Amino acid sequence: MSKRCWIAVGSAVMISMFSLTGCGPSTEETAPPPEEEAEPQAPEAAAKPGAGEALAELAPKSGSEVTGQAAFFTEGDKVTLSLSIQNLPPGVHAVHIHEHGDCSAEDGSSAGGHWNPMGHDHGKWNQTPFHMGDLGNVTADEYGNGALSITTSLWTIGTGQADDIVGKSIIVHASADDYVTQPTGNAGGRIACGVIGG
Ligand SMILES: [Cu+2]
Ligand SMILES: [Zn+2]
Repeated sequence: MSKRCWIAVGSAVMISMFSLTGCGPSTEETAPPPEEEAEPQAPEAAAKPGAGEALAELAPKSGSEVTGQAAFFTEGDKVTLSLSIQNLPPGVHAVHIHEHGDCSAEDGSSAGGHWNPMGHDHGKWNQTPFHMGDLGNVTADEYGNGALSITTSLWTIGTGQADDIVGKSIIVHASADDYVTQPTGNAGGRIACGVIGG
């Protein structure tokens, strides 16, 4: 080793970070930086529990005894709603998604109007024009039960976008939706309401 190199070694000891490169052949190699502790990769679904799902529990309004349960879930680019209703009066009943997630009023009026982010006219589901919340009519069976199922690419769950169903509400009405009267479908009072939560 040359004298210069010895100096270099000495300096390296003192400052602990001096490179020996340039002192001729050396078997010493720079230690690789310590490997980052690899976090175990959790599956997407486990990372965000409940992502792509939302629920609503419908409670009686306007003196009715109507209850119900709504479940929304995402599959690919589509959202499916599965709605069950109990204790319905006989007949046909409109069901809508309303714009506010607020069922606090005794008559359900706190839920506001039909959810209509696109500014369309009221109508029948999938028959232009229609509100994003115009789910249609449900007919009560002899036990007072009703059901509705919709699969659509028009909604999202928990995205915060204009088409996000979270934070809205589901309303069941006393009467049928005529699909024509603006902007309500002339569906009568609100007999059940449930806030859609993500
Ligand atoms: Cu309504
Ligand atoms: Zn409507």
